[in-house]
Amino acid sequence: MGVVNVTPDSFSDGGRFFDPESAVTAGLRMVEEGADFLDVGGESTRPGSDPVPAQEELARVAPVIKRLAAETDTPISIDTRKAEVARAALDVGATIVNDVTAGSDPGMFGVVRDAGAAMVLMHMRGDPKTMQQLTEYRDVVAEVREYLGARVEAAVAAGIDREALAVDPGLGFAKTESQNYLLMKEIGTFLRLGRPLVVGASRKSFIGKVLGTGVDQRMEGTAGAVAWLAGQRAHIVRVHDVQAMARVVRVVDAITHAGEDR
Ligand code: PMM
Repeated sequence: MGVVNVTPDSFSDGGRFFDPESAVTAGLRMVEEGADFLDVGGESTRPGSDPVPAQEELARVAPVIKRLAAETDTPISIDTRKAEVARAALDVGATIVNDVTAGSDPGMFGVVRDAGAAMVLMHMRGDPKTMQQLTEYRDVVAEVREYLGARVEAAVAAGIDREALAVDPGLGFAKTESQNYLLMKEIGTFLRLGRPLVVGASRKSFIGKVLGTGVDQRMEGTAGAVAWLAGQRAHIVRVHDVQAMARVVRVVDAITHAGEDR
């Protein structure tokens, strides 16, 4: 899943694709490079970031989604926590809602259901301003798994097809560095929820902490995480460096499936 952030302030690629033209170009390049999904977002959720009004968020993403949907068959997700933004994005060509709050907006599940869309349910606590103060867990792996299981059931109860749901442990969202690594180590536990697993480790600060590198020097570290996650059979990795990570995943897949044709 290639990340197309149409924001001036995302931690990893802030400002790079802020004008619609460069966002569309970047998205189409990701498709060429091997992305199976494009994730378009108009509100940064990095720690400490300010919320963006729905109209502003929509003005950023709608033109980009519309153009991408016209120019590629690759499924497009809208990365938003607002039902209003999700509805408008689905209207212009997105088919998946990627919600870092797993449907906290009271209108969100209804929008996804009525559109017949798919949805990524991600774990977080609080909001981007408060989440890094909310890292006390009894057992982070068990609590995140229980939360995601409960959100799947809530979405199904709201009328969304179970088959349309994927789950994501939310690396970097209300987690300490060591909790992020533990969630990756135990990633297989989330597969037992029986839904496709999305994981976003790309360029995040826990990678920079291990390597002592800034955000522009985290590609090899991201590759380490992506290789591990793919090797553990996570289904979808959300990444910025699509060409490099698609190559990593192809080799991991070749190892995973070696000997199956004999
Ligand atoms: N991370 C970010 C934003 N959206 N969505 C999902 N499903 N999983 C993630 O890990 C995730 C996300 C923050 O990263 P960015 O600023 O590079 O987009």
